[in-house]
Amino acid sequence: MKKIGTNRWALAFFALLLGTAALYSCQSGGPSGGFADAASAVYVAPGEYDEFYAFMSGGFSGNVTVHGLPSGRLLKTVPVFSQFPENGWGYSEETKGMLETSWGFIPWDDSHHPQLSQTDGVTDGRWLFINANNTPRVARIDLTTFETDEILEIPNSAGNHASPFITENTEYLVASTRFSVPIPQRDMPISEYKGNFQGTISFIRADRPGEMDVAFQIVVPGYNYDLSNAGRKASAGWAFLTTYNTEEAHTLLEVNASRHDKDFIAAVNWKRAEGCVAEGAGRDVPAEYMHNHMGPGRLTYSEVKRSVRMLEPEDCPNMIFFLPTPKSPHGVDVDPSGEYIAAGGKLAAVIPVHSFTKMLQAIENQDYETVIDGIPVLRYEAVLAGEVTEPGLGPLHTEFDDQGYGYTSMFISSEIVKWRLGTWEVVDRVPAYYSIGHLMIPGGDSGQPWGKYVVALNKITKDRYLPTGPELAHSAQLYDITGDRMRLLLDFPTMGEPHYAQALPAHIIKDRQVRIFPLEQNTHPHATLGEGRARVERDGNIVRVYMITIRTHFTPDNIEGIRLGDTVYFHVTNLEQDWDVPHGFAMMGARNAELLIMPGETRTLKWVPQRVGVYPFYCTDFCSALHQEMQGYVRVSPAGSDVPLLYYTGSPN
Ligand code: RUQ
Ligand code: CUA
Repeated sequence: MKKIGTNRWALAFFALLLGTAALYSCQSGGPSGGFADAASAVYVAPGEYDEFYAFMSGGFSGNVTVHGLPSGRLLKTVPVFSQFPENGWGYSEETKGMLETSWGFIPWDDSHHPQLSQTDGVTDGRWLFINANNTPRVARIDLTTFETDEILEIPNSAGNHASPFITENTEYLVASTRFSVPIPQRDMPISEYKGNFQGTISFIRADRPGEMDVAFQIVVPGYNYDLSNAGRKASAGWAFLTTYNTEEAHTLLEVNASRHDKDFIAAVNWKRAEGCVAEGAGRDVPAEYMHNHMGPGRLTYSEVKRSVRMLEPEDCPNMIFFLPTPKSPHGVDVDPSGEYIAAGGKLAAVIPVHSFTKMLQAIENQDYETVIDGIPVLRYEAVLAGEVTEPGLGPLHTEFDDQGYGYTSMFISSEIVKWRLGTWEVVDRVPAYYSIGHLMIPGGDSGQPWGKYVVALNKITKDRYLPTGPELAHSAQLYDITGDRMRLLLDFPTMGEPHYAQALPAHIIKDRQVRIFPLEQNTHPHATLGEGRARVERDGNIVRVYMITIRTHFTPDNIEGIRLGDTVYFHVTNLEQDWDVPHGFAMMGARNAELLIMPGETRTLKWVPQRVGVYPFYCTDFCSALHQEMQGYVRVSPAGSDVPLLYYTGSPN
């Protein structure tokens, strides 16, 4: 009881500090000298391009937004786990399947951590990956189209938060469960959590588009697994994950999961795990999970997977170790050399940094404090490289520049703290408005940071923008890090909650963009590859409209002979072969979103007519001078009517 009391006081104290820090920030915020040249530092003249693409997680919007840096301008929303009526993602027949899971169709998720693909530890601009936290999944976005083209569900996970962190050649996405659960799932009392609930760390094959799969899962104790980072260079072949709730509490975690002075960083030798699996270690366990990908014809192909390879620590000795780390750590970040592993202890007074070299030595010497469920716990002092002392309050995440500095976000004291690798001294600090969560330096979690800027991804907005009712725009801030002192340049709003972000120099991807889909490669089974082939076909109650669109008409435009009780599929092919000429398609009364059809693409809207009458459809994207002329009608007759099927293809047929 006494212990609980102490912890409650500690929490109250931190809450008070948070309030104080916020107050302090308010007073010191606002425009001051030096902002005039800040304006020119972020100014991108009309017609000019930004230097970096930044990819922000959309948080509870389930999507990704793309911004230019340094301007902060919003360039695009890439729908991933959430339906997106703006372009019909998850509404069109071709894309609905991308949101299928073993639970059925799920139109939403909560996305936290975008990750760019890497080659030799350098961001290479092929793909962006991101996690779904709520119904565990990971997605691949193709950076030639800025479209999601693959989603894999993760079995035996619950709260896919420590995800998806990439290994230095994109071999794997490392994904771990935030919530431990009964594995396999079963009916049992929650009070029996301790010792019965378990976690998993998944290694997801990521380097072959269309073939994402869980290569293996490691079963770990029933802690919460929070963040992850893969090793690089010196530590290539390893992955690091933070844990909290090593108390294995199942209720009142704010108190009960804050008792231990130290929790752990789990260090996984995935090269070794891979070797063990290749030699047949572990067992294939039944599990149902879905794999969806955009394949030929730009259709979703879905497959239900039925088993997963699971490894217990005993199946593969020396595969996993625990590094004691104060206190309820959140982020874990490996520096560009791969030698240093920095943790962010939410409730810790220091930033502990572990040494990979010392860790290997401690393993070699079997310098263990204890062993938990087959996992050796190394001695803290034996693995510690150093501690950044008095960094501020509530360290969460660290990014690195190319000059040997770490930059850590301090949630409670609401600031970014810059410190030197090796000497651990704090060299600069700057306030963030307010309560910074993640931060991001382009390439700052890779073997090659591009530097130049750090972006603060803030949790609380308060007074930074014109107020917009109870919910305010989420807030990112851009700082210049080229000098000795960090310098705030710009506030810019983001969509949903921008947990984490990634950025890369624009030149890596800007000239690789797909501009059209060549019609001769359109293998969609319901494509209409020429205006003369436009038609309407009835098969019982199913009516298929093989429609084309091109500036500035639809063919067919007028359709008669549709009856109540029919299901109509509008298969619309955009015959344009010019960049930036999508056409839209919207049908009055359709309980669906519009379609936005890219040049050369076929997309399908399903419509079940509900009322007798004559109803229009039209193009929603102002595509040309005669855009407003892009329309047509559908006549809906009563069920059983004998109005013949009739459609107009230029001259009435
Ligand atoms: S989290 S504020 Cu969802 Cu990445 Cu750290
Ligand atoms: Cu096509 Cu407007």
